[in-house]
Amino acid sequence: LSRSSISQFILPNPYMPTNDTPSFLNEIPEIDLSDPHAKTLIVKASQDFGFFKLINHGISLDLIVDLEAQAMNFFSLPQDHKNRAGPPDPFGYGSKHIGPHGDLGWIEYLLLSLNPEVVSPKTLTIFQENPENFRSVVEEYISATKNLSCEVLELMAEGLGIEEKNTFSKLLRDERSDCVFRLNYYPPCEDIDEKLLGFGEHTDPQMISVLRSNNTSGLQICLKDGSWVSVPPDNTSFFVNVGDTLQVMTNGRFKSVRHRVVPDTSKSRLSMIYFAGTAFNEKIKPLPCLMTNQEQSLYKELTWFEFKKAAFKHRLSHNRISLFLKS
Ligand code: GA4
Repeated sequence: LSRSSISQFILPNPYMPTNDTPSFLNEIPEIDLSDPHAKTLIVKASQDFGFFKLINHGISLDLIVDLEAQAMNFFSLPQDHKNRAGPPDPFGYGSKHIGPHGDLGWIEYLLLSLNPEVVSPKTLTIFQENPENFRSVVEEYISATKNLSCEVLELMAEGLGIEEKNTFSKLLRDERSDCVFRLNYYPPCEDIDEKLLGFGEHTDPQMISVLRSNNTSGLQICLKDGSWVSVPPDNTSFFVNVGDTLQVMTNGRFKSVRHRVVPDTSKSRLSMIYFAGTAFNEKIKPLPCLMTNQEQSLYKELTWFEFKKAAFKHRLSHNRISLFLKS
């Protein structure tokens, strides 16, 4: 991606063109998982952007294409059929409403809890009422993205010089890890006056999120200087977001990236996201092995359960990291 080609993706505001010259933009880091330097590059990208693209990820394109077809099939079902798996509890089928505080988006979604300790009757409905192979493709895809997430988390630990490379990945491997899977369908939005984002700006609360989308653009990330840039879509790659949990565990070295989705005027966008979280009882705090001599912890300690509960009390755009700040 050259600098000139990326200028078309710089959007200070999704709907309001301004005369401001956009600030200098670096390319979105691309990490080749077969590159021996991947761990160093992942750490740099997590510090500079909290975001990177993964290529040579090893996940079969057939599996990805299968899931996309199954998902498109679900979203094209009659509304009353889809409604049987909703409204979200917060899991299940949702449309326009995101979270419990009135956030709206130009979106339909399926949200699945992967935590065995969380009971969600709506999640069961999704699979009971739809073809058996929907479930098997979703399960296979989730298991592949969980392995990929562990690989990324191990490279992060190695790149940070942490002796035990499974420091982060073991939290995800924990059988009670609280993970979420989300299928998002963004219908085209012809009426730009709608001024409704597909998904409003937010950071992800978990450790990392692994996203794949079809070839429709829409995802934007916020750079450190506050400017927004569009991420050129690539349906064969994955994109990784650093979440709030990893920002805290690295005492602020890694940045949880603010991101949002703008609907396309003519094409629908489909994305699938695996959110890698820890178990509820896990204490989220900076890793002692990362702290240099004089370094103070920037954050107070909360369990993932406490943080998640507090996070759900606020709107989507809330700066959730502030919940961790020492008073
Ligand atoms: C953002 C990341 C994930 O999509 C999600 C979202 C969740 C939801 O859709 O129910 C939340 C949001 C997300 C954080 C704050 C709360 C909860 C919507 C919302 C307003 C599934 C998650 O884990 O946190």
